[in-house]
Amino acid sequence: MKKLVFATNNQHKTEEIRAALEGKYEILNLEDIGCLVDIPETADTFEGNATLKSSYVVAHFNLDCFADDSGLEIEALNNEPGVYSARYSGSRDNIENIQLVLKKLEGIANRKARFKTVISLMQNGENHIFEGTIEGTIRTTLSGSNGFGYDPIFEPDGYESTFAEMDLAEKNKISHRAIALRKMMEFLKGQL
Ligand code: ITT
Repeated sequence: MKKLVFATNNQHKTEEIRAALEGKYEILNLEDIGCLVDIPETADTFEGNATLKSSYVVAHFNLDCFADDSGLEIEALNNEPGVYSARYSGSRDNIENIQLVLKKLEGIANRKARFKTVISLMQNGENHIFEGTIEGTIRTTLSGSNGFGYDPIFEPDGYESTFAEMDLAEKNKISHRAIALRKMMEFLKGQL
């Protein structure tokens, strides 16, 4: 099976992508290739950060690699937390980040939000970009224990459950990452 590096330290994301690409690609994450540094994500766009990560692996390990940068954009908060989603409250603690979002949205009627993913696939020195978004709303309380990050407060449009109430397979079919990933898969299949 073809090897492809997924430049992430996030085990949840690795499992999601492995499930989606099962039988097609062997997915190695940063730990699997022995890349122990915290690759700087200093850009102010998802595309910039995804490209920083994928290029780092190509430069240091010479393997085909893709990286994603994702986050939550909340309309009433000028698209915050955006690229700062992982550390919005100053820590990586999911619950603290969620509490901050809920506090900032207190008394605000517009609960519209979207998850966005941008993937950078570095292949033979070329950068290919794929995007995925899913629209939804921010609940006023947490619900469900599956998934990670802001899943307990995000309800995708057309559903009555949060991402954290869905099982992984269901989330995987509709998520921002799944949409971006499907676009990358189409591209990769076109090369076979
Ligand atoms: P890597 O940079 O190592 O890949 P990360 O946790 O920083 O891991 P992202 O940059 O993709 O992952 O996402 C940034 C944050 O956005 C993430 O920590 C979550 O708080 C949030 N997020 C992204 N995708 C999410 C999802 O599917 N469900 C809930 N929250 C998500």
